[in-house]
Amino acid sequence: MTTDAAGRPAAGGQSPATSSAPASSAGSAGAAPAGRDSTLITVAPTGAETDKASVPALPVTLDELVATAKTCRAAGAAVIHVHIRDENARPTLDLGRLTDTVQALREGTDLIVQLSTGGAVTDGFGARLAVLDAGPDACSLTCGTVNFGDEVFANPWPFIRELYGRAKEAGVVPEFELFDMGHIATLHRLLDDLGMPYGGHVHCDLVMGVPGGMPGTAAQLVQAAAALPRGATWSATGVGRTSVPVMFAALSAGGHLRVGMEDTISFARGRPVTGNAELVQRAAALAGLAQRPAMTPDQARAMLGVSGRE
Ligand code: KMH
Ligand code: ZN
Repeated sequence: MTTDAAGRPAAGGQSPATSSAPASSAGSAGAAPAGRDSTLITVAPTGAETDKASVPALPVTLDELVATAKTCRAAGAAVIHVHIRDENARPTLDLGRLTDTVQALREGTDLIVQLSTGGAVTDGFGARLAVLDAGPDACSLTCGTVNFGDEVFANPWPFIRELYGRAKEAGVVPEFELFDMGHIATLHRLLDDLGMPYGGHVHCDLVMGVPGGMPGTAAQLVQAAAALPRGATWSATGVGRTSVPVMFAALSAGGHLRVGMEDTISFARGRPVTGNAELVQRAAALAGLAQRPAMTPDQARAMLGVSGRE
């Protein structure tokens, strides 16, 4: 691994991590990343863990998902991170359903469609790789195994490498999901080994507050952001009760935001979320207060290196 003048690791042995952005220090203090005057808001509306029976507002059908996508777009989202469910509202990676979902979201919105390759903890590696065949704009790519509550979310190195290579071949822009500091080391290793991703830009999501991963604190966020490859942009996600503090920390450190019912089903203590749009609205309001208003999907495409729609 190469390092910059300050001893910080650089992506892929080159400087900077993006081919288009100017050289900058790592993603925290002093960085001048793309999108510093506006905020990328990603909505993660469904996830694989929450049970529809206990949370009726969770979007699980295709119609519910498209309706949610439209209201979240109107509220300020630019990217949708998608997990889908089957006819019994159970998580699935069925390729036909995924393909239909990508198409329906494209017809109904101009959001960047990012499919989850994480799926549920029970999903096999083959099915997770095959997600790319549904033709999304972007995909999640988790950079390491992590304890996930009582379960294990498995992401061994050979799988990470394979997924990264296939995403590059397929023209799908990865978002690097980082649940722990060791995942950041693996991201550097990946870029060193295989070079820059499709789109020429590195964008990460710090997933914080998962039991087993890094805590959702401001101090942890600053440490993680500082360790990212130079030129990378990053969002942060605070799971559960860390959602709001992580949003404040991310905005003040120059980061972007991911919110949604995948990560939080309480809007405030004792007050369940009524729908994803109110989480996006709150994120957009905070971004506005931080004088970095929500960016549009086209602005997000330019920042992330996602191709435009024909
Ligand atoms: N559902 C988690 C086990 C991703 O979407 O890439 C994994 C997850 C990460 O949600
Ligand atoms: Zn996910």
